[in-house]
Amino acid sequence: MTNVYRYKENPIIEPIDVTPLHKNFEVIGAFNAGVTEFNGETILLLRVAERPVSTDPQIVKAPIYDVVNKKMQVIELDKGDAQYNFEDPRTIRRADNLGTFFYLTSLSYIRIARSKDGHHFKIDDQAFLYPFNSYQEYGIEDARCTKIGNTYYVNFSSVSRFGVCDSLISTKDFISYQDEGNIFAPENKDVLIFPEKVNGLYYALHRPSVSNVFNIWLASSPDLRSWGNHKQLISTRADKWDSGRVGGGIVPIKTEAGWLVIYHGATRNNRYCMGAMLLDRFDPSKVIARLENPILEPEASYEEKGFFGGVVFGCGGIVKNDTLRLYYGVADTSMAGCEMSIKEILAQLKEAKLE
Ligand code: MAN
Repeated sequence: MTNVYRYKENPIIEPIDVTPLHKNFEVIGAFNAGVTEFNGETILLLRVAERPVSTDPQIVKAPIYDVVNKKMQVIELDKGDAQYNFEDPRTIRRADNLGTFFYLTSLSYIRIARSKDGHHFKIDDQAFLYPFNSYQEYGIEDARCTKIGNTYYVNFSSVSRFGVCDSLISTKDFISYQDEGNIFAPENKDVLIFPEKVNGLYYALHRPSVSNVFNIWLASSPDLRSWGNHKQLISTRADKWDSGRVGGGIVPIKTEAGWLVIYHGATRNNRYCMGAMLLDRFDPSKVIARLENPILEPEASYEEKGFFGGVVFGCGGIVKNDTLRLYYGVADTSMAGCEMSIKEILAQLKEAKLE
């Protein structure tokens, strides 16, 4: 068992704290933030999800950003339309459930929240990352931030009619940024870039999804932009908390014992938890250990209930000596924070067998 100290202020950021950027839209989510420290402050790269206000329960609206004309478009669909499946509140799918999705019901972008004490946050008025190419016409989601030297690399899901790919920008000041392109082609998300080279190469975990298989892979790169040498790293485990899908969570943490990777796993019913595994320090393609049970699971009411309940989803944390301050999205709605002991997680990994 892992002892988890949830912040008493939880949820630390809620949709109500965020003013929508679009007229006639409402903020329904401020969640799944990438995390780093900058200028002595904790920075959360918040995924803000906005949706067009709907007054007619029979109509479902799908926002699409026209990047060329810099205009938001809203498509209206009738719930009675037999072509579509509206069961998942996050997406609009084909009625036959083939493929991924047609549209999303909200559009996400990245907004920064800043804090001096790690508990109380002030949210920027404007977006930091707003769709800037057509791969992002449905939004930008789930950022992760890796600091290498004095540059911050932020990768995220770019969502469009072409599917979900993973894109990279770099910044030194969290004001302006350089577009580093799409680093993983669709369908791929949950990319975690390691904070330093291992044997002369950069490494990243990524999560392709093909034919309903959602496993974590490893790739390496000489320059952070071109990735190859792809290897399958861990799979879902039948009948366990991570039986439906697994994907990277927070940027790997270097320890004496190896790379500590906190990843997310979900059941086929979409109950999302966080778990841990350990990779060889000198060869990250070697999985040394993986915990049988999650280190964090949805238990608190703000984790159980929300836009999409039963979800804890960590995209970033801050390590201070033995303490991991984990910031995580709850119920696809808000942000929460908690603390755990790294030693405690490593001690469990030492006992864990590899299955
Ligand atoms: C899934 C969910 C959504 C997300 C889409 C596209 O359906 O994670 O929240 O918007 O994928 O990434």
